[in-house]
Amino acid sequence: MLTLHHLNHSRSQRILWLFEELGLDYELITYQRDAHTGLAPPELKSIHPLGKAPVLEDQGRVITESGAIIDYVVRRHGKGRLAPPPDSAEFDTYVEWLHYAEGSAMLPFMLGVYLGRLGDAAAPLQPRLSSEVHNHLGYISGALGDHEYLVGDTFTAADIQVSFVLESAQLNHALARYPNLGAYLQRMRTRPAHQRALVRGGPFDLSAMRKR
Ligand SMILES: N[C@@H](CCC(=O)N[C@@H](CS)C(=O)NCC(=O)O)C(=O)O
Repeated sequence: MLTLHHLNHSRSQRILWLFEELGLDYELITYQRDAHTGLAPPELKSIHPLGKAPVLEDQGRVITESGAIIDYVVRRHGKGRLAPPPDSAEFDTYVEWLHYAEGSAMLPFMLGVYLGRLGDAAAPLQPRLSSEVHNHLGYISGALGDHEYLVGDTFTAADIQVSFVLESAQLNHALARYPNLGAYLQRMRTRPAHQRALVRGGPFDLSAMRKR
């Protein structure tokens, strides 16, 4: 049985969405962010030393990193769904998006969370931060163009992985100048599996990340 350690208002929503897209059975263990700090509760550290979500348990394995979890679930439980054929050029692009979302694109948004705590003291860094935010959003927007999905003509797990970046951008009111990204995010949000994942996982409001 797949067990997902889920933190409210967090990246683990991606994995719930993935499970729902694939119609998998899973056990959900939900943790609540501290109302004051926004941090995960210490119990998560007993599952994995980092104490971050998502964490997946499956067949005695403990796996972290949303990109790695998505890759694992799609390979081992996807039955060929939600990823291009492994020997195709599209698969290489798919893998790139899985890594890019957390390896590069989330950085300016996370810096924004931390710098936000500095108030006016962060002002000298804001132009650089904003330039990086739009560097990444411009890149994603250009790659998406007027396509429905990021890779090929069908929905893949790369769309799940990258959507979280766009949720973070939306929270920062940074999507306004990218109509194709706003429309894409809206399409993703209205997918039935996305909706089911929200029902199962509880309220999803990324402003909860800003408290820390
Ligand atoms: N790159 C990791 C990031 C994991 C991460 O930072 N998760 C956040 C939730 S979005 C977390 O657990 N924060 C709670 C804390 O830091 O205490 C991934 O994609 O899984």
